[in-house]
Amino acid sequence: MPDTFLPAPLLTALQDLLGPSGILTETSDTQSYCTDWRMLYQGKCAAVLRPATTEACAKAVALCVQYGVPMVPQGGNTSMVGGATPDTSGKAVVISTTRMNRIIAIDHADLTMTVEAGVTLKAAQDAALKEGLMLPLSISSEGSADIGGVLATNAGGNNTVRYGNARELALGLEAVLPDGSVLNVMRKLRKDNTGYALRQLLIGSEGTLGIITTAVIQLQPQPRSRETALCAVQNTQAALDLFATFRKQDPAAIQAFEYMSGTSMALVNSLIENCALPLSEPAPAYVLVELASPRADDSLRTLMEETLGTAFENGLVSDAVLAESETQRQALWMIREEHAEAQKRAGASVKNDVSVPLATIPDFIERATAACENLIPGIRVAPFGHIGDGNIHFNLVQPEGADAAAFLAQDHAMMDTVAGIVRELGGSFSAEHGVGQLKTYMMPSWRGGAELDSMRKIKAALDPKNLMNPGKIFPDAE
Ligand code: FAD
Ligand code: 2HG
Ligand code: ZN
Repeated sequence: MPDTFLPAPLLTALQDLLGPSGILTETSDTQSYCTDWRMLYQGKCAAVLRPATTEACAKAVALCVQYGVPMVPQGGNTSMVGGATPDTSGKAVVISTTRMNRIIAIDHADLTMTVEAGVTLKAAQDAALKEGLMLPLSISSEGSADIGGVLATNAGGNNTVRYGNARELALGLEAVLPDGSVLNVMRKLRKDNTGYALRQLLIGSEGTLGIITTAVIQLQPQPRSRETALCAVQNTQAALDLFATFRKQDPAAIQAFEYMSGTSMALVNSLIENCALPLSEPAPAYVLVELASPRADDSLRTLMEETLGTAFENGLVSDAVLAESETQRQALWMIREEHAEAQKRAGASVKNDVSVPLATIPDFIERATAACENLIPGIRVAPFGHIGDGNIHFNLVQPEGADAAAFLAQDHAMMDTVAGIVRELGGSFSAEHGVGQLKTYMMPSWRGGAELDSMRKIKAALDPKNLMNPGKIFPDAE
């Protein structure tokens, strides 16, 4: 009998239900499910359950409820906020969706994909591409992040500026609720005003209201032309002015508009293989802009060249490189997508995934930089992000050679310093990564009163025993 907190009859019932590959109890097998991508949290679990069907998932949840066992839903385990990591008590089970990994259907008339939660975002994108379609959600973790995780966190990413967050893309959903019942709202309708949109409640709930098992996702026709450019700009205001210039020309053509500070870019150039700066010299900041069009002619190239030409004349852009092939396009994107990895390699970092109104971004970056440099001399302020959405990853990397633990011990001081400025500007302390366990302490002061109260009432109504992902979103002491 393995050494686990699970009562013997529950363990036997789960083994019978899930089969030998559906339940892991040895620490050597469960360890990787109990730590997060950032290595900020090291939890423990009684077992990892790996149901292969919704029915098995529902039965496993019902059994856990019967025995009062907490459950932590997990997809690709790429959470930036410790959302999928169990606590250190070892009493919870992780419920991993990775074996629910079928693409069920692609519908060309409705432009939808019906897909199980454990399919990686990349596999779903590739399946759409094979059919000449596009799943318009793109995040750097897409090779590991799953459809279920992407919906549970309402992921944003690089194409939000054009197509919205995960929330805007999900038409239907199936989920196992915290009592083991199955919520089936798997409709593929663009119009359906029949009471509460329950799928939207599950989306962004970070595993606290149930386990998403299947979804209907909207697709788009695959663009027939694309233009991608990396531009050097003098400052954040120039980046924003460049965005406004492109938007004035053709807002529908902007597929992505990403900002990278000089500090953050330098980390990528120096720490990641094959990511040298493809411009003649370093700049204070950079923009990666991608345009896309359903037309196959050269009108998009004209749009890109003319807009950049004007931007050069106005002094907004000092240098730029245009991708001349798909290989070059991917090389430019790699530079952007490796920002998180480069910062991980640079040492400990504190992430502030914030959003502010667009016009305030330059003021925000200037003030927050000064405040953080004042707080911790030598700190490397390395912001980047989805500037077209007002979403800046205002990340703070430890001073070179500093002690990582000592730096991280000041994480709340850094987060609160940044958040204070974000609050004054009318922004949010978490734009796309969620609350997880990292930011629960901020909820009462940011989302207090009727807002947090209502969230708590919804949670209590669906999960009265607080067994579904406890310790996430809501602060423990509440
Ligand atoms: P997990 O990490 O496994 O879980 C995340 C949360 O969702 C947890 O609370 C978990 O309990 C819950 N959950 C997981 N699966 C389910 C399910 N089936 N049902 C219910 N709850 C579930 N995020 C962005 O928004 N935009 C980005 O650009 C972006 N880039 C990233 C780049 C890197 C390198 C990394 C490491 C992360 C990035 N993220 C980004 C954060 C992360 O990848 C996303 O939040 C992603 O959506 C999480 O998916 P996952 O499958 O890994 O979920
Ligand atoms: C991205 O945009 C991700 O690359 C990761 O959201 C952000 O590392 C981060 O803080
Ligand atoms: Zn991001």
